[in-house]
Formats: sequence, C-alpha cells, structure tokens
Amino acid sequence: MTAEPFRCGRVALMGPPNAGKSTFLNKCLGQKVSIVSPRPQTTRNRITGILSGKDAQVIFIDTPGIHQPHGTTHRLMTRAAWDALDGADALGVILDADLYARKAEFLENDIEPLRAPVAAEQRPVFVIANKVDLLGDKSRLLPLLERLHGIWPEAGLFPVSAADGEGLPALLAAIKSVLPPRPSLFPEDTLSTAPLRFMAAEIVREQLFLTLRQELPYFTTVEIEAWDEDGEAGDVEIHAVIHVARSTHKAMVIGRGGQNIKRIGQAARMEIMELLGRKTHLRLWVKVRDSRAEEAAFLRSFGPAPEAWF
Ligand SMILES: Nc1nc2c(ncn2[C@@H]2O[C@H](COP(=O)(O)OP(=O)(O)OP(=O)(O)O)[C@@H](O)[C@H]2O)c(=O)[nH]1
Ligand SMILES: [Mg+2]
Repeated sequence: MTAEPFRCGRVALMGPPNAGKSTFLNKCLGQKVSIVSPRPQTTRNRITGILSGKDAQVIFIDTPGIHQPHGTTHRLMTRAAWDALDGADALGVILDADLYARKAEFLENDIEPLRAPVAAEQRPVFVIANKVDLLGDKSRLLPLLERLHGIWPEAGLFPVSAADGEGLPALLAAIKSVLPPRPSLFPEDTLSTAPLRFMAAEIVREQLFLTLRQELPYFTTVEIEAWDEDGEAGDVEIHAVIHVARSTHKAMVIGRGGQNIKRIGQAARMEIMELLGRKTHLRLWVKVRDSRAEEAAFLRSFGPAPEAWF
C-alpha cells in the first residue's frame, strides 16, 4: 500500500454577503481569524486562514460577499473577492441554504454575478449549502440542492452548518483530496498571513458591528495608532482610533454615559488578549474625520484599481 502524498493548496471562499463565509472559515480552523456579524458586508478584505493537518494544508481565502456592486467601495470589495480566485486551486461557493429554502425566488438574483464564472471554472468547485441547522425539516433542502445541481452540474454539493459543524468533516476531506500533492507552503503553526495589528483592528470593528448592529454607519473604520510591546511585565498597549464620518456617529459609538465604547473596548480587549496570549491594554478613541479625505484613504486601503476595472 502506498502512502497518500501530502497535499497543499488554496481554496477561495466566495458567495453572497452574509452567507456565512467567515463563520465557515473560523469553524474549519477552530479559531477566529475572520470577523463575523449578522450584518451583510462585514468582511472587507481578503483574509487567509490556514488549516494544517498531518496529511494536508488547506489555505482558505475568505472574501467580501459578491453582489451587484453599487458605487466604488462595493466595486473594490467585489474586486477583492474576485482577485482571490487568482492562484486558487479550488473554489468554495457558500450560500445561505436556509434563506433560499424559505425564499427560493432570491437565489437567482443573489448568485447572478457568480453564475457564469463558476459554471466556466476548470478547477474543482464545492457548493456549500450553509446554515442547515436553521432548517427544521431537512427535506426542505432537496428542491434547493436540485436547483443548484441544475445550475452548476459539475460542482460538488455539500449541505453544512458552519455554526455547529455538521457536514464539515466530509467537505474538508473532499477539499483535501483535490489539492495538488506538494509540501506545505506555511509553517504548521501559521493560522493566517494577516498581521496581528490588522487582526486587532478587525476585532474592534467586529465589536462595533455587534454592539451597534444596524446603527453602525457603513464607513466606520478602525486604525491602530500605537502598538507598544515594551510595557511593564511584557504587557501590550494598543491605541486604536475609530474613525466616523459625523459627530452624530461619534455620539452613537460612544453611547449614553460612554456605555457603548466601554462595552466595545472590554469585549475587544478580551479577544485581542486571547489572540496575543499576553496581557493587553486597549485604549479607544473616536474621531470625526474629514470625510472626503478619509473616504479616499478608505478606498486606497483596497489597493490600486486596475486600469480596466469596469
Ligand atoms: N444559524 C447559523 N447561522 C450562521 C451560520 N453561518 C453563519 N451564520 C450567521 O450568519 C451571519 C453572517 O455570517 P458571516 O460569517 O459574517 O457571513 P459572511 O458570508 O462572512 O458575510 P460578509 O462578510 O458580510 O459577506 C452571522 O450572524 C453568523 O453568525 C450557520 O451555519 N448557522
Ligand atoms: Mg465575512
């Protein structure tokens, strides 16, 4: 009997906003590398998450949700998602199966931007029907799976729950089996290629989403202004600035008597401390920015636009 070769490759995770792409990635890794919120368009950049096992290394690339873009920001986010396909060995299309089991009419419109490119893919495609834990009666999934099979007949179909892990072992085994035989690209203990500073800023942004819910103004960004690891007893001191567009937004983020900013700071500090494995002090400021200059900086953070973008 010959031993299976070690396999390693990249898998781009794509899909409509809010489908559970980031939740799926975190669940596969058993740790949080990508932030999650009930609001669509939480992920703004490509995020890598690396799953290292004894037989394979899977490099997942989480992406912003793909949808019909309106305006420059959405176009840039959508581009960040499509760019993830470059160099990927396989593609995971994640869909909210519960949503389409209840509202079948939404499917066509939501997958429209993905439909033709995915159908034309030469690489292995995994269509991941997520959130099956929300379906009381699993037979409600069948018409959706049939439709998806009709749309992308070549793709593997996997009903899963990123929340409770149902279906993930079978899917991960299938993903590993299509990766090219080669040694790992990253050391075994690398969880992500994202710098810790970026991850810390994302954790603050996640807490903003979770605390403010629908009220969070879309252009809110978080910037790490200072990161001091030389504090007493090896503590890390982090200063983060939450940039908002208007003074009304600032009041919202701070909350009555400072209750929101306090909650955001406490929750983010706990998570960052876990990430760093060291005692952490987190100081937050809220600044009203010069909105035009700031929006330009926000857009620049996506990288230069290619000449022929739309
Ligand atoms: N019940 C249930 N909820 C889920 C599951 N997967 C994700 N969710 C929830 O769906 C919401 C969106 O999850 P995200 O992981 O942020 O989705 P996303 O696709 O990364 O979203 P964007 O980054 O905004 O495109 C969150 O409230 C998650 O908790 C699942 O399997 N079951
Ligand atoms: Mg996401």
